[in-house]
Amino acid sequence: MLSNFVMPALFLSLLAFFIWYIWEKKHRVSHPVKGGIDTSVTLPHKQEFELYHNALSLCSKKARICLDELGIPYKSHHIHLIETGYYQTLSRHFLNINPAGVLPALVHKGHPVYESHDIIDYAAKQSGQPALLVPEDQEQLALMQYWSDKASVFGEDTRPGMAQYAGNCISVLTLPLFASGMTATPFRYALMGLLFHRLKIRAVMFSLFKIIGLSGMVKIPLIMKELKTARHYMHIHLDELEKHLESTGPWLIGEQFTLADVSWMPMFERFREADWLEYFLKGRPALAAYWQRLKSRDSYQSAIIDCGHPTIDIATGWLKLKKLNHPKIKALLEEPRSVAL
Ligand SMILES: N[C@@H](CCC(=O)N[C@@H](CS)C(=O)NCC(=O)O)C(=O)O
Repeated sequence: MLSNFVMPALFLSLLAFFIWYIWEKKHRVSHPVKGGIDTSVTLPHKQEFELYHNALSLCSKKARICLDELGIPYKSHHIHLIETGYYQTLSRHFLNINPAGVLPALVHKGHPVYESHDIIDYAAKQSGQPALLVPEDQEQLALMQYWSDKASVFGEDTRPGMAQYAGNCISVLTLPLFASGMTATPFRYALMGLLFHRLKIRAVMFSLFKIIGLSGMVKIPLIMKELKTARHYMHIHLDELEKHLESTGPWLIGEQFTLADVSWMPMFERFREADWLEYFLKGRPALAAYWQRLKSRDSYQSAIIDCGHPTIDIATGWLKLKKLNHPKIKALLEEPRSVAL
């Protein structure tokens, strides 16, 4: 009698789920996008500049810092990532703004601008002639570009670029923070990523972190190997930065605060959030002093502190607590520097 009812109910539920999934999948159009402005697209907007961003996202921080440094007012659209709540980036509404499903996205007069390094270049150019945050001297411009690129995140799979870009290393170095932050996230939220995320590896990783947490993460050889590679190259990038800052300052190209400094501020903030500050600043006094100077900018207050989200502090707290209570985990994450990989 019961099975007479259960089987058809199960069948109908599965059918309903399947129809819903097919319908949603068809309407959540997602694909990679090119960096820079796309004038072929016009989006509804109320203000000249509108920024779609997230409190935790490193690339969003860069865009916010840049706009604040330039004094460009913008309409803020906070979009959740799974790290701060749920996959709002996979919603039909947001995929209409950025079909790549990633943050940040700037909308200028209705046209979207993608990729944070392109967004900051674009915003600076809007600030007039000569552009604020960009030096006029060609040699200084090249130096600014070099250091901006170094702190940028290139490619959807960030691992291949780690030797060249500190920004790509930071994505991997954030994994322990992500694993800690997933503790409080309901599993069904992670499931949405498995169903709809274009970059399946990202969704799989967050679902896995939800199940195994930080303690499980440190037991996965593949992840620990990537972490070792990221640490290795980050040391090399920071050695170069330390050496550079020993002979220049207060900012990366000298007296002028530029897009290079805009790009490095969120990197240091990520070191703080993911509990790498002590590890990476130890024995690097020029970097430590530079970080203090970055923190004293008004934009650090307005674009980072004032835009915080409780989930970030909670994830950082969990990570620190775990390391404190489990020295083995701390030792695995913070292995001393090795010369070779
Ligand atoms: N290269 C891009 C990276 C964009 C990116 O991956 N953003 C992350 C946050 S920092 C994101 O939106 N991730 C969402 C996801 O993968 O689900 C940029 O510089 O803007």
